[in-house]
Amino acid sequence: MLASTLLASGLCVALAACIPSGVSLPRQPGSLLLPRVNSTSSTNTSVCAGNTASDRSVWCDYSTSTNYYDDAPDTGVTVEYWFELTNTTAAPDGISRDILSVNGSVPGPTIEANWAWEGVFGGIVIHGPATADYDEDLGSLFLNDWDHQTADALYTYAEVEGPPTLDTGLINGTNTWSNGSVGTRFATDFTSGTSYLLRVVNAAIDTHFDFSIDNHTLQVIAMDFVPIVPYTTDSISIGMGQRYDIIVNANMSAVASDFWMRAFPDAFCSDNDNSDDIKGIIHYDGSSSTPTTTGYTITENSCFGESLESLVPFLELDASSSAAVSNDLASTVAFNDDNIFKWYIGSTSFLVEWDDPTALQILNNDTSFSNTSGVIELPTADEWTIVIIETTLAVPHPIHLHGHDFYVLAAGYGTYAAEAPTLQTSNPPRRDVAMLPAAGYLVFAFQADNPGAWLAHCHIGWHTSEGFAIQFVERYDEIAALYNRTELETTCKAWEAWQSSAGLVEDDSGV
Ligand SMILES: [Cu+2]
Repeated sequence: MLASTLLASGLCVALAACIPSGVSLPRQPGSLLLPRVNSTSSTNTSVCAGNTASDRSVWCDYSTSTNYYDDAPDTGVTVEYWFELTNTTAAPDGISRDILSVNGSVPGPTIEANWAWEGVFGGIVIHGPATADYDEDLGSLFLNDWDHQTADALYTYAEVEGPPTLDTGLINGTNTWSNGSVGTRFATDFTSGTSYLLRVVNAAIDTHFDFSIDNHTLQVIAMDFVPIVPYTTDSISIGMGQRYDIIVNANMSAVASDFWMRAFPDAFCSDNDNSDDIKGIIHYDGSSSTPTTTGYTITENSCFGESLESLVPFLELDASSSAAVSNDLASTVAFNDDNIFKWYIGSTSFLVEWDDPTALQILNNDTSFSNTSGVIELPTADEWTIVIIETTLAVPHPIHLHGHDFYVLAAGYGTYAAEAPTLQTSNPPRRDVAMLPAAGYLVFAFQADNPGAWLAHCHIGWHTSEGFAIQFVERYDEIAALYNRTELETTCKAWEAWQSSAGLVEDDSGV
């Protein structure tokens, strides 16, 4: 059994009443890991004057109209969370297998903070203003695919055969299996007349979900970390790594007292043996019956995601119509000499050099980045970069960029050159994960306003592990000063020592 402890700390650039320093989260007892519905930490979610059920747009002296890129509240409070990662066994759907737990639970404990934070696997809830009112915040709602073998075991298959068909899926870390004979469904209680905020996260390894609640309308108010002009829909099409904040009104008591919540794998890009049974339950007003409701007919079958027209940032910001740097990167897949799948973006199949990572190279004034490090340099402050990623293969990709909310200027089918799309620079969708459609193109832009070495990559399992990643080294000259050299060197040495003692071989991209 492996156990290690991680400390996540950061400056909580937030308003009064951040989480007190030195909070240690309780470890859940027993071997059965429980799904987490709401946070158990001590944060008060309504710390700011004005942020009430009838006035969610206000957050102390700030609001949804605040330009939070320029004007971030700062209390100078530092928050620390300690995490113990443990290899153990658990049975989220009633079938036992190896898992990695965080403080004894899966998903890990929710980190809560107030404007603004970024981070690790497990829930991170950022309290702040919202573009529509709701009564209660139910916290994170995780959608996962699930297999009775581990991701590492499946990788052996994926790297030679392609993505495996997965067994099933989980909602907030739990589900039943084998027609309900084992396991437990996620369930939550609604009170009639109350409105609820759900923070939906697609944390799957290889599944694009259509999420819905029978008979209910979803009001979408944020994508990733960006508040949007609210719109309503019966279901949301959510790619891996994407997040949507939705408000659900408990106004269906006349229809039934129990409703199914469904996470349906989009069959166009997601192979699953239990697609129709990845479900949770909404109970109304104390009922505990099994729902008999019928799901919406989902017409989306392309893994395209929500339409770009629906996703209008509330804080209106424009992208530059011209960029100093433009990259047109083809993505493709090929067998290497060992008949193992490798993904390429541009000419690169990414391969981390664990003993000489990019950040350490930069601190050592080394500029000789290898081809497999996929570095694109952006040296000039505040210049705009436009990135075009295209593919001729009928495989969609969720593209994630670290360090930025990027501006989605266009996405569609066909080649960029042939389609010559009009780029939307006037308040385009702004987020950090966008879908590259199957046999299509994605165009996004960002401004070099955040020095660092920032990875852009596809979903980890298995495209990124097979090389689908590049990195932007943004404002090289300013990066070293932002690092704690001692901490970086110590961490790299500790990793090397552990890698060597554990006999760990880098058999994928190393990400
Ligand atoms: Cu991909």
